Amino acid sequence: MNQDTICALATAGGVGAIGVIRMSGAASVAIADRVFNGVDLNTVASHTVHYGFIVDGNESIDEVMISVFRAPKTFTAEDSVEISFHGSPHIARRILELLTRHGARLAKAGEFTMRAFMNGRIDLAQAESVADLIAAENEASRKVALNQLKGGVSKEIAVLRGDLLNFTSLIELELDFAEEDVEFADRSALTKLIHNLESKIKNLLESFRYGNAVKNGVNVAIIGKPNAGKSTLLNALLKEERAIVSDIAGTTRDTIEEVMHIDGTAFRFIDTAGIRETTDTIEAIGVQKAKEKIEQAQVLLYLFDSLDSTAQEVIDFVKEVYRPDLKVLLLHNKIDISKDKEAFDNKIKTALIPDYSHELIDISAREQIGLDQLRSALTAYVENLKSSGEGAVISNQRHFEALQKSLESVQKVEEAVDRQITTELLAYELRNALENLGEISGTFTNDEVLGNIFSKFCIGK
Ligand SMILES: Nc1nc2c(ncn2[C@@H]2O[C@H](COP(=O)(O)OP(=O)(O)OP(=O)(O)O)[C@@H](O)[C@H]2O)c(=O)[nH]1
Ligand SMILES: [Mg+2]
Repeated sequence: MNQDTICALATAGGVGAIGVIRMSGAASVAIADRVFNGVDLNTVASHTVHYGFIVDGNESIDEVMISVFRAPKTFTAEDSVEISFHGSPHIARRILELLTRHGARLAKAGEFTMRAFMNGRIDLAQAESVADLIAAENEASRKVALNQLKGGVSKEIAVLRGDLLNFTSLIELELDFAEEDVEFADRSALTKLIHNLESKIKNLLESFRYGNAVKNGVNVAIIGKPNAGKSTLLNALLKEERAIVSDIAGTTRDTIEEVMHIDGTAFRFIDTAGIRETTDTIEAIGVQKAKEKIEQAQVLLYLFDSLDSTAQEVIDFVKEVYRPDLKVLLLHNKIDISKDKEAFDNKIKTALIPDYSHELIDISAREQIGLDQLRSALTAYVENLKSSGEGAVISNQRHFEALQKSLESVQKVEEAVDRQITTELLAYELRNALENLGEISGTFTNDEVLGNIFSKFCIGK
C-alpha cells in the first residue's frame, strides 16, 4: 500500500552536534546506497552501522554514519535507513534534496508513525502515544505515555472486546439459525459480562481525570475577595514577583496564569481579580473572568482572612461553587495577624468538611507559612486521582470519548437483554459496542466478527 519511500529530518531543526535523517520504504536502502560513498549498503546485514560520505556526483557533502534496518523489525516495519550527519541545517537540506532527487519523497507529519500503524506494528492508541511521549514535559506524563506505547490501554481494551466478541459471535450464530429457535448465548452470562464491562469502562473513564491532569496539567484557580492575598500567594508559590501586590482592593484585574511543576506534575496557577460587586467596568470584566476560571478549574484555592471575612461568608461561597469534580482547598490566609483563628476555622470545618471533604489549611502568603502543606495537598490531590483508577490510564480525549460511547452502547445492550428484545436488535447493539471499543485501537472490522465465528465453529461441515 505504501509504495513511496519517505524521508525526513528526525532531529530538531537548528544546529546540533549530530542531525539524523530517517528514510523508510522499500527503496530506502537502494536510495541511500546511490548517494553513499562507502560499503555497498545493498549487501550489508540488517541493523548495522556504516561509515562513509554522502556524495552528490563528485562532490562530497558530509562525512556520515548510516544505519541500515531491514523489515520487519523496524519502527515502521519497512526497510529503513538513518543517516547521522554533522548537525547543520544546511547539510540537512542538501541531503534531503539529494534523497528526493534519487527517488524518495519528503514525509508528511506523523507519516512514519502512521506507517507503523498501517503495517500493524502498533495500534492506533499506541501511535497516538508516540506523539504524547515526544510532547512529555514531566515524569508523570512520560510514564503514562510510555505505558500506552507499550500497549497498556490497548491490552485492557482488547480483553474487554475479546469477551464481547465471543458473545457477539454466539448471538450472530443464533441469527443464522433463526428458524430453529435455538439460544447459543446464555443470557445470564451475557448480563454478567456486561456488568463486568461496564465497571471496567467506568474505571478507564475515571482514570482520565488523572491522565488528563498529568498530560495537560491541573488548573488551579486562586479565588477570593479583593485583598485576600491571592497575588501574594501566587508570587510566593512561584518564588518571584510575578503579580502586582498592593493593599488597594482590586489590584488584580486580569487573570494571570503561570505553570509550576510540583513532584513531576504541572500545575497551572491562575491568579484572578478579587470577587466583589463593583461599578468599575474593567474590574467587573475581571470579576466575570474569575468566575469563568472557577468553572474551568480542577482545584480551587479559596483565600480569606478573619479580619475581612466572616466564617459564614466563606461557607456560603464554597457551597455556591460546589461541584463534585472540584477540589476546594480553603486557605485561611494572614494567620500572622489573624485573631480567633481557632473559632473561625472550627465554624468552617463543622459546616463544610463533613459534607464535601474540603480541606482547610492555615497559611500566611506574605510570611510563607503553611505553603509546604499547601503543596502537599496539591500533590495528594493528583495521587488520589491516580489511585482511584486502577491499572491502565487513559490520557487521550479521543479515547475518552470513544469509551463514553462504548459505555452508552454497553448500557443499551444491558437494556436489550433485560427487556428480552429480539436477537436482531441485540446483535445490533453489540456490534455498536464493539465498534466503539474498536475505535480506540483502530482495529474494528465487521469481518472480525465473522472470522471469530468461523474460527470457533465448523459451520460449513
Ligand atoms: N499580614 C499579612 N498580609 C498579607 C498576607 N498576604 C497578603 N497580605 C497583604 O494583603 C494585601 C493584599 O495582597 P494582594 O496579594 O495584593 O491581594 P489580592 O487578593 O491579590 O488582591 P486583589 O488583587 O485586589 O484582589 C497586601 O498588602 C499584602 O501584603 C499575609 O499572609 N499576612
Ligand atoms: Mg491580586
